[in-house]
Amino acid sequence: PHFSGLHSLTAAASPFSDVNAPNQPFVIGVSGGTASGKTTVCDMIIQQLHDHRVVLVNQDSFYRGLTAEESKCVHKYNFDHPDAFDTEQLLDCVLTLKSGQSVQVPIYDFKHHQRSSDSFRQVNASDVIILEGILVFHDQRVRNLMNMKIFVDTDADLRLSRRIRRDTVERGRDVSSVLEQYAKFVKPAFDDFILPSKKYADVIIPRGGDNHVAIDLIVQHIQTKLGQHDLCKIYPNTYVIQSTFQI
Ligand code: UZR
Ligand code: MG
Repeated sequence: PHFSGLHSLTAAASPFSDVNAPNQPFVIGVSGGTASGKTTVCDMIIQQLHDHRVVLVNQDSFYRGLTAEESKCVHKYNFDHPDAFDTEQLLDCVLTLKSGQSVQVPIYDFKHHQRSSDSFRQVNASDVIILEGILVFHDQRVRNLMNMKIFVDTDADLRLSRRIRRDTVERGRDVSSVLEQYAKFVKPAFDDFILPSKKYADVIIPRGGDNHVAIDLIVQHIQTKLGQHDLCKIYPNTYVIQSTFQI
């Protein structure tokens, strides 16, 4: 290969480099059932990593907009199935962020089940990328981009009660429609897709956001890893040798 400097070496090496390559953002996947406390866990991690640039990317942003036909019977649409998401676009987005470039993330409207046609959220390059969602461990290619995988494990009765509260209070739904959707789609998809993806987790957090010890341990680990990345930036020779080994 024809390398002309450190920069092109990085670019040429990136498709083959392992997920722990220095100088690349540290990617954390946070999964778990609906209303398990994923967002709370992410917020706590972000708060404690205040010295670093951290971005949160939610899998919800990659929901496909419903067609006119599907919109007519929303209650028949399965939002909990892996096919409800545009995984190719999610993959592209994480790859781009991981390569250090900024990206435009779609904006999804939960009320109308549509994507905004003209606005995006600009997400800039950062030290840590957190990818959160019920099915972020489903696709192997997305999983392979993660340096750390966290599964938030909260009892189903607690999750259901929180889901009822959230959908009625925040999303203007009535209890019976929430329960119907839960029995028809949410619970089966949890059993078929989400729970089986727990085996890919590096860390399983019981009780979600209430588990301060687990969050402290996770943050310590991330800080150690980021510190190692910084060392590689200070001693560029070490970095070059590592990159050369990966080719
Ligand atoms: P969390 N969801 C909706 O209710 N409406 C939409 O337009 C898109 C998604 C729900 C989805 C899933 N399912 O259970 C939940 N249903 O959002 C995932 N039914 O979000 O991880 O925050 O619980
Ligand atoms: Mg959430």
